[in-house]
Amino acid sequence: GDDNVAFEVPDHYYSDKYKSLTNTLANRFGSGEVRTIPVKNIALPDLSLPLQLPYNDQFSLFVAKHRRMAGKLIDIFINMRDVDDLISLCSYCQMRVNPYMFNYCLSVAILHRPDTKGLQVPPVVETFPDKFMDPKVFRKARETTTVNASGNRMPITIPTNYTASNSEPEQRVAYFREDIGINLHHWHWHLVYPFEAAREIVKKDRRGELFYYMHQQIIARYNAERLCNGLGRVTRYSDFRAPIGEGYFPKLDSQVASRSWPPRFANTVIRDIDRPVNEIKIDVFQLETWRDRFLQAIDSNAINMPNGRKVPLNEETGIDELGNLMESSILSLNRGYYGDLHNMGHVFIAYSHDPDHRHLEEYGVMGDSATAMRDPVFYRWHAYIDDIFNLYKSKLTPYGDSQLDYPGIRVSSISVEGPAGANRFATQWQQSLVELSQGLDFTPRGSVLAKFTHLQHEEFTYVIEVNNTSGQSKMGTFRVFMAPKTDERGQPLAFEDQRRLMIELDKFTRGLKPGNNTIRQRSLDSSVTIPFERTFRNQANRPGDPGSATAAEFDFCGCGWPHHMLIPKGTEQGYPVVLYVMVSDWNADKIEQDTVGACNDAASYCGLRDRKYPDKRHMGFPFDRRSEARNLTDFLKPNMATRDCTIKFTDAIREGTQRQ
Ligand code: CUO
Repeated sequence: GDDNVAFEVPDHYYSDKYKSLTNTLANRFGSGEVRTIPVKNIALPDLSLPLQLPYNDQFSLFVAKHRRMAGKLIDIFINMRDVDDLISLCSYCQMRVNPYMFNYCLSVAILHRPDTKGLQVPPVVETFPDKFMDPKVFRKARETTTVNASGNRMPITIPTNYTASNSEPEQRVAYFREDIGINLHHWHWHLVYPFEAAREIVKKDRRGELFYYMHQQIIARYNAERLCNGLGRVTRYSDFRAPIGEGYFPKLDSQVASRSWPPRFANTVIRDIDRPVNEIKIDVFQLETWRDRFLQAIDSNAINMPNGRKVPLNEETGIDELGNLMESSILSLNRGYYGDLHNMGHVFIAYSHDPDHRHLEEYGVMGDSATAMRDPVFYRWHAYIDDIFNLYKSKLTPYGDSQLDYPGIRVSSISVEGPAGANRFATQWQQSLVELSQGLDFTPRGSVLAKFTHLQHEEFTYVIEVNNTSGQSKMGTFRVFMAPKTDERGQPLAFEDQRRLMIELDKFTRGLKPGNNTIRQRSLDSSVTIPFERTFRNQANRPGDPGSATAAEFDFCGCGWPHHMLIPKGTEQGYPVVLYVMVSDWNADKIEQDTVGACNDAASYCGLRDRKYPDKRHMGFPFDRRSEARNLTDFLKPNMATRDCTIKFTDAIREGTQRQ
C-alpha cells in the first residue's frame, strides 16, 4: 500500500493536493514499514518560464507557447540528478505549476529517465477524470462521500449517450468516440510520441510513420463502426472555408479551470485566429498554403529543404518523413516551409467558437489529445490527413510476388472458434469500474468508484491451418486483419476501398514445421490491444480489495488499443466482415533486437519502448498500397486466406462488473 511512506517536505514548499503522486513516486522504496522520507531541500532550478502559465488555465500541447513552457519543464525534470532530487522538485512544483502541465511533463520525464523506467504514476483518467466523463459524476461523488463513509459506497454510474439525443445521427457512434479507453489510448500515444521535446525524446524509430499508421487505423476502425450503425464512411474535412456540419457539445467540466469545455455549433466555419494571450496569430490562408506545399511535395516526390535543395522521398523512409512533416514534429525536415498542418488543424477547429478571444473562451476538445477523439470532427480532420498520406502511398509501385509470396508456405484456412460459434464474433455492453478519488477537487477518504458502460466482445481463438511444403522448418509472421464486406449501399467493396478499411487485429510470429501446422492464437493476446486492467490500472480492478483504491498505481505501459474495443460493434442481424490472414517470411520481416521487457504486447500501434518498431515491413503491410487486384479474392496468394464471418451484437449489458 502507499501508507507506509510519509514525507517530510521543507516548509517553504509544502503542499498536499498532489501528495498521492509523490507518494507513488516514493513507493519504489516502500518496504512495508512506515518510514519517513525527508524531501531534500534542493537548490531550485529556474522555473520562471513554466510558471508563466496560470495555475487554473487550460493547457494544450497544440499551443506553441504552452509547448515551450512544457519543453522547459520536461528538460528540468529530466536533468534532475537523481530520483530524490526529482521528488523534491515535484513537491515544490505541485502547488505552483499548472496541474495539467505538471502531470504531462512529469509523465514524459518518468517515461524517459533511465532511473524511473517502470515507475508507477496514477493514470490520467484518475488524476483528471473530468476530461473523460460527465461532470454530474463529480457532484454525485461529493454527495456520496459526504453521506457514506468509505467502504460502503455504491459506485456512481456514468450515463451513456449523454452528449446528444437520437436526433443526431452521429450519436450512434458516440460509444466509440467517448469511450474512456480509446481516449486514454490516444492520450498515451501522444505522450509516448511527443512532437516537440528534446530531440532524443522525439526521435523514436519510425515515429512519423507510426503517426500515419496509428491514426489511419483509428479512421479504419471508426468507419467500420459507422457502417455497422447505418452511417456512411466519414467525410473528410478538406475545404477549410466550408462549414463543419457536425456540432459537438462535450458536456465536460474542467475541475482545474472551473469552466465547461466550450461547444461547437453545427455549421461552424473556422476563422483566422488572433489570440495574443496564447501567442497565436494565424490565418486560414496559411493552413491552405501549407497544405498546397505538402501536396506539392508528394507530387514532385521531394521535400524542399531550408537551404533550397530537394530531398527525394524514397520508398524506405518517405512515409516517415511525411509523417513528421505533416504532424508536424521537430523532426520535420523543413518546418519553416511546410509548417504545422495537422496540429494547426486541431487548433483552428479548437478555437473556432472564439478565434479572437473576445469571449475569453478556452479551446474546445480538439485542443487536447485526451479529449479530441470525442468530437466527430476529429475523424473528419484525420480522414483528410489520411487521404493525403494515401496520395503518397498510391504513387508507390504495388507489391509484387517477391514481397507478397512465401514460397513453400500455404495457408489452407483461417477460422474463428469461441462461445459465439464458428466464425462468429459476439458483442454486447459491459459495465466496469474506474477509480475517481485521486482526481476530485476535494479529497475524499477512501475510494470513489464510477461505473461506466462500454462495448465488449466474447473472446475467441483464431485457428489457422498452414502447410509447409519446403521440407524444412520455417518462421512465419502472421498478419491478421478484418474489414467490412460491403459499402454503405450494400455493394461489395472494391480492393482499393476495402484495403483502407482493413483493421489490424493481430500480428505474431510462429515456427512452422514441415507438413501441416495448426496455429491457434487467442484474441486476448492481440498485438494491438492492452488488457482492461492496463488501460484502467487501479485498485478498483484488483480482486479482494475493491474499497481501498487510494494507491491507484499505473505502470507506464498505458499505450495500446483498449481490448474491449478490439472488434467493431456489428449489428443485431449479424454484420458481415471478412477475416484475412497472411503468413510472411519472418526472415524478411525480423528486426534483430532483444524485445524482452515491459510494454511489448501492443506493438502494432504503439511500438516498443526503447526499441525499434518490431517489423521491417511498412506499417499496414500488405494493405498500405494500391494493387492491380480488383477485389480481395484477386489479391490472394497461397500464403494468405480469408474467411467470411459475422459480428452479432446483443443490446444487453453483460452480467458482472469487470474487475481484474
Ligand atoms: Cu492524435 Cu490529431 O493526432 O490527434
